[in-house]
Amino acid sequence: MANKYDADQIQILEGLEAVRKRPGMYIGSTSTRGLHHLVYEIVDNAVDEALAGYCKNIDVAINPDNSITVIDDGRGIPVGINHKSGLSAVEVVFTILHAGGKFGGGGYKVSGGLHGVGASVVNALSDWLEVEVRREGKTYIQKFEKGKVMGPLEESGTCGPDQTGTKVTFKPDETIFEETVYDYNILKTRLRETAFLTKGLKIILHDEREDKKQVSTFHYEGGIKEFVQYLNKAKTPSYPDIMYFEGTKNGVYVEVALQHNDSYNESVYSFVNNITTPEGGTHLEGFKVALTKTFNDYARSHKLLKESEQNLTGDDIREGLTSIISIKIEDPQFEGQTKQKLGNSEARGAVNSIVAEQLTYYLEQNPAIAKNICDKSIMAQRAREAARKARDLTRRKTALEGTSLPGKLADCSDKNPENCEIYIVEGDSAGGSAKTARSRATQAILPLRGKILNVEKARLDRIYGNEEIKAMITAFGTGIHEDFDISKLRYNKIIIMTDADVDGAHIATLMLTFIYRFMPELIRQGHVYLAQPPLYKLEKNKQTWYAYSDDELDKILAEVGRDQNNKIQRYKGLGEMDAEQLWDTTMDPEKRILLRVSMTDDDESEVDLTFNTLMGDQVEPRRVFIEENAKYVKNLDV
Ligand code: 0R9
Repeated sequence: MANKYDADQIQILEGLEAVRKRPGMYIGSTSTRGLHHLVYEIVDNAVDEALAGYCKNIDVAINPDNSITVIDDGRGIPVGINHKSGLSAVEVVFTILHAGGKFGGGGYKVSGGLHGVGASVVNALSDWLEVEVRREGKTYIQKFEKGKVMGPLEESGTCGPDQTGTKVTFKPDETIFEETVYDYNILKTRLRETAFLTKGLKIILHDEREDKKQVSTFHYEGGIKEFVQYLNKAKTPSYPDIMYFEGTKNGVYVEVALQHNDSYNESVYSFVNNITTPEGGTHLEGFKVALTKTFNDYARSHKLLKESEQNLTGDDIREGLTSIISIKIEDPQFEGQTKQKLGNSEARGAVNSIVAEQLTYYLEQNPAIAKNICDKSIMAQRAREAARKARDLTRRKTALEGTSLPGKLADCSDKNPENCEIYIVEGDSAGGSAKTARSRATQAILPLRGKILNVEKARLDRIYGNEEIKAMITAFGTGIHEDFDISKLRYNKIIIMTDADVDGAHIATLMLTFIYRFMPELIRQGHVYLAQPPLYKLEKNKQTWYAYSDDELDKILAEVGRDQNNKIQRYKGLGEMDAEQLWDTTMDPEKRILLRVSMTDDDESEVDLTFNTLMGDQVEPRRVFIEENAKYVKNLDV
């Protein structure tokens, strides 16, 4: 027996050692994303207990030392000895890879998804971890260091018979993670989403760090219905009701919530066992097919669509639609390159039949809403037809005349996109300086005049008619929407260069809105950047310094001395710099500062909401957003 125990111990240590050697393989990365992932792993175990019907509250705290505590009020991890391993169930959960799924019994689980690797991986990657269990009137505790057991699970006291639950505290290992400071807002976004997806569950997040103390509570009895309401808060809903369909079929539990708004964007997000599926899959296919067929059947049978008229397409019906599709399934199969696409075929049928049946009933009961959506879709169909004609015209022109690049574009001579970058520059005058300053071989310049169209408030047909947007589309080479093809991208870096003032920030936001709505893959794959022109020039004794922030100016002044020989210039715009200065400060790849625009799958619905808050037509949510975020703005000249 002792020998078997020793052999098992060696195996466990080897397992956790493998995690420490190649952490990326288990949690994706050791960057800030991986760091936050540790929290999701532990929280997901508590959410499983909520899905099993035993846990109502989860409390997450960022402690002053950047360790994390997660507490749930579920049954508590079982403390008895697991016969197969000879270890307590608690020790199994924290030391054996993928133990939760195997030992936790059947049922739907949110843990064990894409990177759902379990508590043992968090333990392996933590400097220390402590688990406390309350069960059957007793409290138990066990401690670990870098995955290693510091002692057996021990009884540590008593508690009331109803005070059951699990508390896990861990401190990520600084020798493994590049970044070990937790970001409250990243956890907040994820925990809010988890609460929306698990109706009735209350999640509280605390920041206990000095100067950062704050608390957020997420508790939604309406679940994904409230998620849709939240996503639509900066939009004007087309009707007051949010549709909600729910049911179980073929062992798949399906929930769908939807509401149209007066924007032209589709904001449809799908989840499997609370894990986002940005590439969709069978559940999303089932939803789309059911939606398209049900609306066409309704429009035909109620004579809203004439016999001579074409069927509405899925895109027509989903214009301005916000929807959440959330399913729970016992054995999810994830496919595709990034394993973010659901493959289970039973999910297609389950979602299709639940949505088709309940939506048909809903439309019959709510004829005014049904007509509203059909009319909106018919308008979308007409606009799409106009846009198609405009696009075909451009395509025919290109076929006849060859790919004619925009006249204003000063292209680079190197034809290998890997080496090339394009500066999108605000205004003709800065564009002129940039053209003189650039390195002709690898840097292309596209000056844009004034403010580009706000695509958040425009339909495709108008967008195709806008000169500035057309210039960007042709210059980038990728096409947009369903025509988008990243392999045709003509520049590795797309750099937005605007003045460091309110107008410049607005123009940069308009450009980002366009790229995000029409070519989001450029952002996902890290091709989009913001140039950072300097804010100050300091001249003294024929020497020149540039400062990119007030702090930097202070530092330079501290070094060179504060006296009347200092000549300080506050740049108001790019136009104030001559070509040489522009090159030295903002365009020289050796010296410039670029900010890469990033977005991850973890925050896609939040990015969507931010764009329509900033660029949509509702004023109040924008005012609130600005009030809440003004504290983060630095160096903006107003
Ligand atoms: C604070 C984070 N919470 C957890 O990690 C957590 C795991 C867990 C759990 C069970 C209950 N609460 C939990 N919280 C549990 C209990 C029982 C059966 N299955 C699960 C039971 O009482 O019968 N567990 C997750 C895995 C396991 N427990 C185990 F069974 F594998 F040990």
